[in-house]
Amino acid sequence: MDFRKVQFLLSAHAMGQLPEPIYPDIAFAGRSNVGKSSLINRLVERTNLVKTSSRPGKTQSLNYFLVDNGLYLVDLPGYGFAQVSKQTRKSWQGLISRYVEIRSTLVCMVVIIDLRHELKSLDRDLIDWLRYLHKPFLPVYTKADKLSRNDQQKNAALLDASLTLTPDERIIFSSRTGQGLDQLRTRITALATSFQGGVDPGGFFTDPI
Ligand SMILES: Nc1nc2c(ncn2[C@@H]2O[C@H](COP(=O)(O)OP(=O)(O)O)[C@@H](O)[C@H]2O)c(=O)[nH]1
Ligand SMILES: [Mg+2]
Repeated sequence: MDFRKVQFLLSAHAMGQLPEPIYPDIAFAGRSNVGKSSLINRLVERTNLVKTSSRPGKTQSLNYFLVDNGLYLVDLPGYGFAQVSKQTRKSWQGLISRYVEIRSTLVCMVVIIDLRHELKSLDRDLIDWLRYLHKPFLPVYTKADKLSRNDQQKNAALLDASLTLTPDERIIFSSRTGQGLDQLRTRITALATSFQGGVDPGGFFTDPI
């Protein structure tokens, strides 16, 4: 899968605006300012495909990107920004929960977490909820470059313990250095490939006429 073959598709503000579910969705979620846009940009090797912002909590839509005619990357609005109104928080929850519950082609939610800090309750809530729904998710611990290799391991072990994860279930990442990038691409490519394997492209034509 060539992640550099990427194009912006659309911004959806309601479920009715989502693109046809012909490719798998990989969605990206995380607290505002955690480094979600930077991670997506790094993944597709663009500097500003997704705008990195000093004004967190701004995006309130699902932003779809098409990768290599085989995969949708879905940039979800960031959560947990203290200054947004209750109403905005509610609409985040409404749109995201409908999306996660209804979108059958969502093959994985990448949950981006800051490796430097203890687990925040909103991150825990999100992961508990994904587990409850049996939705596959991939935690990515980012901003690893801000820590020594030792502290990376130490903090990752603490987050693993908080989330009851084993090291192979998550990725330590840095948008700045590219640490963990190959791992992330490999995981996403595998998910996209298994989705294609699950669809029978010749299904309509297998019966001889
Ligand atoms: N050192 C470091 N800074 C990062 C990393 N990822 C993001 N940042 C910085 O964190 C801030 C927020 O990043 P952004 O991608 O806009 O976060 P978003 O709100 O989650 O989309 C920006 O100043 C980024 O430059 C990283 O891996 N390492
Ligand atoms: Mg962003």
